[in-house]
Amino acid sequence: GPNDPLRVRRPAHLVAADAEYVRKYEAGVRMMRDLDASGDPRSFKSQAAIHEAYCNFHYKVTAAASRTPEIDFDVHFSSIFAPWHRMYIYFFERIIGELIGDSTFALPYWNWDAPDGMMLPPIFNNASSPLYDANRDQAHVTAVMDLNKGPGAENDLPLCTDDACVKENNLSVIYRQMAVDTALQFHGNKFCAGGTPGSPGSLENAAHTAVHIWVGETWGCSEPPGP
Ligand SMILES: [Cu+2]
Repeated sequence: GPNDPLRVRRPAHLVAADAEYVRKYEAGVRMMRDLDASGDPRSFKSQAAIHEAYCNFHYKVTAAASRTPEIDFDVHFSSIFAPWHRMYIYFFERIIGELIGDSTFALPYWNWDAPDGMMLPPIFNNASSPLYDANRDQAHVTAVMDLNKGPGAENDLPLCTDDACVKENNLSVIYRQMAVDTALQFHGNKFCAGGTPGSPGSLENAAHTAVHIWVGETWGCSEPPGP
């Protein structure tokens, strides 16, 4: 409710030092995984299915009045990206808070824009934790990440042979995605029924998509888009 304390999200590589917090986070995710996968909308599977529903071109939209051709409805590749994912994470966080009985619970965030956060946060690489996923690229789970792997990869950054250089390049990628000239360039184009599909903004297209690729997904969903 409006009188509850503010939930404060902290960098995931720093919460590792807070054993009580990690215990609560793991307990909440374990409870989500243990809920009835198809019968309880709060279950980890159900929540994953919500993202899938709006990610792999399951829905089409058309402007009925003008009978324009159908286009895929997707919460990526347009300015819908930021508000939709913000909503999605908000409810994911609320579900955990409810399950563990702590209305102040806040998810951690991956602080990949700071040099110390430029690898998979170690709390996600503990095989006995519910935060673990064996499908992640095992060559990357303890390595400094390369944020210049997204569709908008920059081709003028130095080729690196050491981690310090990779981190410098990552800071350049982050700077360029943040320091764009217009809101459209940052958030992406508007998505309109009857129009052409939107195009992604720098927020989505640079470091964010690079992280998906780094962790082991070519796309942000379980499947690449169909033909
Ligand atoms: Cu997504």
